[in-house]
Amino acid sequence: MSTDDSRASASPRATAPMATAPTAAAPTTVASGSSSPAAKPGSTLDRRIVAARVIVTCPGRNFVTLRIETQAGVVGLGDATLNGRELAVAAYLTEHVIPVLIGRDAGQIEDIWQFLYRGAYWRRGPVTMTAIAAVDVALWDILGKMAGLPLYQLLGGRSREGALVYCHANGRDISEASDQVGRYIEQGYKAVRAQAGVPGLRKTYGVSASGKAYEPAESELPLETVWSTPKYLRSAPELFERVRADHGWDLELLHDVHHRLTPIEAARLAKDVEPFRLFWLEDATPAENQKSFELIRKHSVTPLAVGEVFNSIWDCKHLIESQLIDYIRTTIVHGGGITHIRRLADFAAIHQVRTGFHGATDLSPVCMGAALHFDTWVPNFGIQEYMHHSQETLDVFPHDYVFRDGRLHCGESPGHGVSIDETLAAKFPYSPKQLPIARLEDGGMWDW
Ligand code: GCO
Ligand code: MG
Repeated sequence: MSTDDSRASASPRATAPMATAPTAAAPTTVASGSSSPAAKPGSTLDRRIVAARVIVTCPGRNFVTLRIETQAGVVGLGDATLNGRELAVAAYLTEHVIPVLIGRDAGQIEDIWQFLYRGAYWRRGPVTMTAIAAVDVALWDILGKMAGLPLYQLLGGRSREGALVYCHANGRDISEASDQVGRYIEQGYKAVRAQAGVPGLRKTYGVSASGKAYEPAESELPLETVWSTPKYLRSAPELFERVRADHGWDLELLHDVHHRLTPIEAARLAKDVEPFRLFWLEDATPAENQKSFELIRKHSVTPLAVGEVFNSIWDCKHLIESQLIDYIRTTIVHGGGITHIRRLADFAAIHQVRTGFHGATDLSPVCMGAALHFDTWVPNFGIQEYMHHSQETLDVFPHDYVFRDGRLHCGESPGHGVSIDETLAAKFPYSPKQLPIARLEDGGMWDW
C-alpha cells in the first residue's frame, strides 16, 4: 500500500485520466483515450470502465439516463431523473462523476459508491444521491450482464411471485374517482390509490384534466395552484366511504396527502379514514421533522407511508427505529441506488417497516426495472407504486417486465432488463418543465 498521500485519488487499480467535460443536455461520450491491453473475458481489465455518457430525452416527459460501458463492451444503464431538476443531475454526472469513473473497475460497486458518497465531501441531497444512484444501478446492471443473471438473483434470489402494485385512480369529483377505481379492478388491480378533486378548489394534486393521464410537471414555469386544508379535510373521508360502498372490501385502498397537512390535521384525517381500512395514508405531513409523526401515531392506527422525497437512510432513521411509519417509499433512483436502498430496507426490516417504492412516471422504466428486481428479492416487501408510462416512453425504453394479475413481474434477462433505443430517444429533445407550487387562499406559500 502506498503511503504517498500526494497520489491522485484513484481506484486501487487505475487512475482516472483527464476527460473533457461535455455539455449536460446532449448525449456525450467520455472515453479513456488510452488503448488498454487485450483483456481476457471476465478478467478485471475486462471490467474497466471505458466510456460513460448522459442521455436526456423527453418522450412525453423528461428522463435522464446514464450509460456506462466497460472495456469488454458490456453496457449498463442507470436512471438519473429528478423531476423538474433534470439538468442539475445531468451536469453533476457529466462534470463531476463521469471523469472520475473512467478507468475504474465496474465490479467494485461498493467502493465506487463509497468513493462518490464520501469523496464528494458534500453529502446527501437529491441531486448527489440521484447521480450516485444512476452509477450504482448501471454497475449492478453490468454485473448482472457479466454474470448472465437477472438482478434479483444477485441480490439473493426470488422471494415472491411478482410485486403487488397499486395504480392511480382519480376523478374531478368523488363519483368520477370511484368509477375509475372500478375500471382498474376490472383490469385486475388488487390495490388502487384514489384521489378526487376537492369541491371549491380549481385544481387538486393527483387529479388529471378530463381524459388525460395525470402528469404533474406540466409547464415550463411552476404552475401556481390554490390549496385549502378545511375543504380537503371535509371531502377526503367521503371519497373512501364512497369507494368502499361501490367496490367493497376486497381491495387495497391508498391515498396520497402530498405533504399538505400539519401534524395535528394529519392525525385528524388518519382518524377519520380509519373505518375504511386504508392500506396506507401517504405523506400526511412533511417529514423534515421526523418526530412530528409521533403526533399522528398517537391518534390513529391508519398505516402510514412516507419517503418519496427522502434520499438517504438519515432522512428516515427516527421514523423507522421509533416505528412511526409502516412503509418506506424512498426508491432506488433518488436514494443512492441499490447499494444504499438495500441498507435502508434491511434497517427497516428489523423494525417491521416494509417497502413501498415510489413509482410515479417521473421515474424512468430503468428505475422501475431495477425496483422490480429489488421487490422480487427484498424480504420486507410491501407494495410497489405503478403509475403508467406513456407508450412513447415505453418505446424509448424497451423492457422485459410485465403486468399480470395485479402484480408486476420482472423479467429473466441478465441485469435489470431495461435498455434504451437511442435513435428514438434522440427524436424527443429535452423540454423544460417544472412541478407546480401551492398557495393558501390568502396567497401564502404552502407545500405542494
Ligand atoms: C406519488 C408522488 C408523485 C410526485 C411526483 C413528483 O406518490 O406518485 O407523490 O406523484 O408528485 O413524483 O415529481
Ligand atoms: Mg406521493
